[in-house]
Amino acid sequence: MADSENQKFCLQEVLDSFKSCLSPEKEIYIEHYVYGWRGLVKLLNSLGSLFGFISKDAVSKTQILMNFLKSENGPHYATVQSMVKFELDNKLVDVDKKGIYPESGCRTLLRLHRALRWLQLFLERLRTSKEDEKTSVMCRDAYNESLAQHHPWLIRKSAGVAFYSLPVRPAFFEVMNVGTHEQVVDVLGKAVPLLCEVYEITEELYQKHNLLDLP
Ligand code: 1PX
Repeated sequence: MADSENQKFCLQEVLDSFKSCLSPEKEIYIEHYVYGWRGLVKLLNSLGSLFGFISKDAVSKTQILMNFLKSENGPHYATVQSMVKFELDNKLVDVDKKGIYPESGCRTLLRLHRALRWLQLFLERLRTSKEDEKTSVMCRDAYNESLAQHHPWLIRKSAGVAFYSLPVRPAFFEVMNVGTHEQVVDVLGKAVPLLCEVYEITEELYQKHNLLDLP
């Protein structure tokens, strides 16, 4: 695992990465999108072994995208928009069922895109929660409203078990590493609309090209 994934999590850093991933023309730079996820993986890695299978999947998906970026076709993977155009123009995406491109950039990014919706919902709950509210419930509700519908039973069960082991809200706020609880709420207030914007841009693009159900 890369060194950066073993370092301490900082919510502000994640926010900065997702901020940097938006170009003035509202294109999404894949490199910064991946850095955002890698920042989040640092937090997952600090939560204990029950989250290991989630972290492994997130790392694997970010690695697939980084490999495309570093390949000879790298320039085509600079933004989500250029990746979609390149892979569709060159028929590099399995559109209806898994075939010869089970790890296309489009389907890999779609998995992270769906997870971004979960993150948005979870952070909004966290931001508006009261001191004694349970992070496990906030996480579970956000998951059930988003990612769960794309996961088979076994993954849903394993995720549910992991959620029970989440730290309580005050401890979770400490892990964010951005100062007082008021400061955490303040950073969350900036993070949620930003994640929402990145999510909406991707959703619209994928919808336009009929890519929202890639196998
Ligand atoms: C400031 C607080 C931030 C909390 C950060 C937590 C970062 C979480 C990163 C989660 C990334 C999950 C990516 C999942 C992508 C996915 O849906 N993959 C599935 C489908 O992929 P496939 O290639 O088979 O089509 C894959 O089967 C999933 C496997 C792992 C289980 C994913 C469960 C996700 C649960 C939501 C994350 C909960 C983390 C809670 C921490 C607070």
